[in-house]
Amino acid sequence: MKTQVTRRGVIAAVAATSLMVIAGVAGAQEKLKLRLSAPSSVTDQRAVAMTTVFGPAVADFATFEPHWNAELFKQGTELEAISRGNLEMSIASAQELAEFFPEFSIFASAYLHRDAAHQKKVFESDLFKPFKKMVEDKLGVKLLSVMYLGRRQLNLRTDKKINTPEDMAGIKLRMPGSESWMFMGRALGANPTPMAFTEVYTGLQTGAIDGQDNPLPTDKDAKFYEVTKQIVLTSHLVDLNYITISKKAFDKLSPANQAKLQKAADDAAESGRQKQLKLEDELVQFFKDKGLQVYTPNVDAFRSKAQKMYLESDLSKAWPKGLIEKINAL
Ligand code: KDO
Repeated sequence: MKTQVTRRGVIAAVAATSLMVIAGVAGAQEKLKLRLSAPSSVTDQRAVAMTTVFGPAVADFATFEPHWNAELFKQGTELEAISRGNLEMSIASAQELAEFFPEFSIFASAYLHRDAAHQKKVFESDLFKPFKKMVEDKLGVKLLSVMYLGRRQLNLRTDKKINTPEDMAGIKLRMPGSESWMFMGRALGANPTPMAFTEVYTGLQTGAIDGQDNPLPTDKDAKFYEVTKQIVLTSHLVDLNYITISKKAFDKLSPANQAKLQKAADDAAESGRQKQLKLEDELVQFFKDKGLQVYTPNVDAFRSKAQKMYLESDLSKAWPKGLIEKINAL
């Protein structure tokens, strides 16, 4: 596959240059430029947290320059941009990391994390350390903190009520374009169609797709409720994004400023998490008021089909032995 060859190339290039690079420490007055690119809108709580919490906390030694709505880099190309030295920060998904490291698809699989607290526990546990190290060593990218995106729910422009994955047969469900996302679409019983986040509103409006999945705060933020009729509360993925930074940029900071930057990322993640959780609680009524049907299907039917499909898939062959059990035990 073309992308994989390219991505392996990136890993090889990083490994080679890291042998030659002697990181310089930024001079006393010289501020480190930190450009972040993400597809999120400006009003997304992760964007709000990065702008109002992270940016000010690093302002003494860094210039934080966020670019939202995928204005700088297309969704899914940010990690490669960081790796090649063209970007310093992103909010990356486990699905994007799985394009480089297939074992990451475990963190992108349906019904794995139980909730926001479990997701944070997994990220901070010893079992996640080798994953962080692998990304740092092979891609030159540091995973600073885990951001809670929310529980992904089905959001459809069709009328037919959905109770089980069988009811999703033939539904053109938009998924972000990578293998682990497409697999999730199939595990939900749908016919997945890849599409960038910034094109989804128009896709729903024109009928190019029958639906999409995202957490409730994102559905509100992107105004998907204007062009859809129902939200099916499958909660199939407790979704996350990692706050990432170029290792080369991070290494230019003094240890004291590295610690400040780490704290800034953790504080931003915590602030975003609390706001997303609160919004998820409030938004069911918001969508009902907008005229959408919002209901809970047979979640056990969705969970058992998805878990079975994942365990029987090629994706799970890359998962370290016993890791699922360890994650479940946390
Ligand atoms: C999406 O494309 O549906 C998604 O929710 C995937 C996430 O990983 C994340 O990239 C997110 O979009 C963007 O940040 C936009 O909210």
